[in-house]
Amino acid sequence: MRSKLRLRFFPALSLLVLGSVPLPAQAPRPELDLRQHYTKSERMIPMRDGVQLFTIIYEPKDQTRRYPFLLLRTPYSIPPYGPDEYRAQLGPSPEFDRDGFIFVFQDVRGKFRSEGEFVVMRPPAPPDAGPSAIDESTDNYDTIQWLLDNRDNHNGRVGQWGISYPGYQTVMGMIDAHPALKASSPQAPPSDMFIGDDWHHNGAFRLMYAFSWLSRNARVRTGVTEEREQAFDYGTPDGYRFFLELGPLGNVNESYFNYSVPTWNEFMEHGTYDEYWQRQNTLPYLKGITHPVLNVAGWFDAEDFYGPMSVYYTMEKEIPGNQSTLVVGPWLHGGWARMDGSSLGHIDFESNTSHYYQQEVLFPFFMHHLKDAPDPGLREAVVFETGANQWRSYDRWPPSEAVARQLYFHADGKLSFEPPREPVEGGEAFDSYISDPDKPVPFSAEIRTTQGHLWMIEDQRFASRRPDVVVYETGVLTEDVTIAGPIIAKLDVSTTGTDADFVVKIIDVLPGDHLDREPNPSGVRMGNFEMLLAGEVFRAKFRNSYSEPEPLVPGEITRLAFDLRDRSHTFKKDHRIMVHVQSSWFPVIDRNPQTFVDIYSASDEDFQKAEHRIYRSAQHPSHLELRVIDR
Ligand code: PG9
Repeated sequence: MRSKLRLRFFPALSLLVLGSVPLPAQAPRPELDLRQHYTKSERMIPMRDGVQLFTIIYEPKDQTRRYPFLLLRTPYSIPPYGPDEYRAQLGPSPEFDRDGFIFVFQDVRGKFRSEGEFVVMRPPAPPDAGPSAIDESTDNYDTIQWLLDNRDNHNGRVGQWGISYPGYQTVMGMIDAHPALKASSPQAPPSDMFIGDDWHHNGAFRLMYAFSWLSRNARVRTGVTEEREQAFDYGTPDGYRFFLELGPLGNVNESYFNYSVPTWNEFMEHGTYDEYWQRQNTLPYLKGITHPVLNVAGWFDAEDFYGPMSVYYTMEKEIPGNQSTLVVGPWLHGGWARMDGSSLGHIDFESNTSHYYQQEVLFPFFMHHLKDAPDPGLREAVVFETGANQWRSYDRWPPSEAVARQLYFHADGKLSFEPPREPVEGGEAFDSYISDPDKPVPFSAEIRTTQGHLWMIEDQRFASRRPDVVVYETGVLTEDVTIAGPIIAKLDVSTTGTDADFVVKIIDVLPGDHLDREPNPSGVRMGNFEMLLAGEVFRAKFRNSYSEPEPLVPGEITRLAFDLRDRSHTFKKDHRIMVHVQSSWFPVIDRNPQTFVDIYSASDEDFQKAEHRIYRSAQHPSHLELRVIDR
């Protein structure tokens, strides 16, 4: 694909960017003097219920042509405030600033300089709620209408984008969309906070993230402000210790929050997938969307990977005629907008993946739909294949050439595409371990209070060596193994307790003689580095229903099946594939007491050691299901 960039304000510079060869990794990006080209104004925009939302508009000074709007709505503030202070960049990448858009930024309802009440992931209003009922979708609609009515020099078209919470706002804009909305790019939008994303994964509570996010972003507001809340002061750099000493979650208010974080209290009252969670799930509202959508996700996004994938999958199923495209790169949460994407943690990707995405995918997408630039001809799915370090385009996702294959657990820690053949005489074949809630398996070897990002691709050697982590590994691969699509764990397990978490991780083990990186300031040794590729947790009491949990029966073998989520990866020849099974991932995930209780009101005594077994016999063949491409 060739770049389709056009540089309106600096036509001469376009030659620099538009060469006939692929863009170099560090393409020169001339700075634009935004004050010279844009006028900034601040407005209070009235919503249908009379609440006014604070909005900043940057409009091109050029009056010779009309421009589309590019809208971003956020709960994280839109600095700098004040008519004379300008942002360093207006669009999602520098190309947008240079080409010219009317950039609109809005503090959402109840945040910073906007009026009204903020509700975390406010559920859409029911259809019969009446004409002045509001939600994020109506706020979006009313904002667009006001912009069309009150600004000159626009071409009648609106695009919307946003990363994470603003990505969720972008999805809200797609629901009952204003007809002027012509292109949306939800980037890492959370969708269902009980199943994936920030608050839970498969019903297991994401303690570390929920604690830090809510303590900073969801305290009762004392008034209109331009200042962000301070981050929580843990009093130690050691989050593992902090959360272990906290004890049961019921202690959070007494010890730290003092009931000043209402959403935390709501979470503690809704320990199952009840109406509270179901109403927030955005997926059922994805109907009747007629404008093109560009879904953006990062393979190593620690916060919201399920969201964009599930939005994409749901739109494919519910609105197959919609022009919905998927782009996924080797990025942490939002990394495609703030890093060059040439490496993550200790892993190199050998090219500037963020520039590729910005210049070949995102910018041409909006240019085409908002400014009638040539169609970039994006295929259905544009994904970066890690391991091979190549961009790939497919006509569907997962690709039709990816075929399901099973990777089985065997005795002596072996892992193979061959199933266990012989039934075990007079018994069962399994591996067992003691899971102790007083000594949970850490999610990372780093000492930190917030989860951060790099644990998603971290070296797993710290975990492989624990007795409560079961490790399976293939021999040295004699040829490349390429996977694309979802990775499903199918475990046959039993326990001496009545509830348990099961965490499954898939890992790419580098060869022993792998060279170290240069320079190598952290001193990490890459020989036999165990790169986490994907991992997921499942809270076993939800195996039959997220709404009506059931205890496990001690000693009874139970099948658990859950999705480690999609990946596009090549395990290279000479590498090995490794799988970990463990029953805690702390403090990213709260501790399961291993007794069947409402965990949010559990007491110290409820937390019990348990022995868990992972079966690997012909009768009970625990395995991963991968989609393998034969190249
Ligand atoms: N992952 C963040 C978030 C989204 C929605 C709700 C709460 C948190 C974010 O980065 O915005």
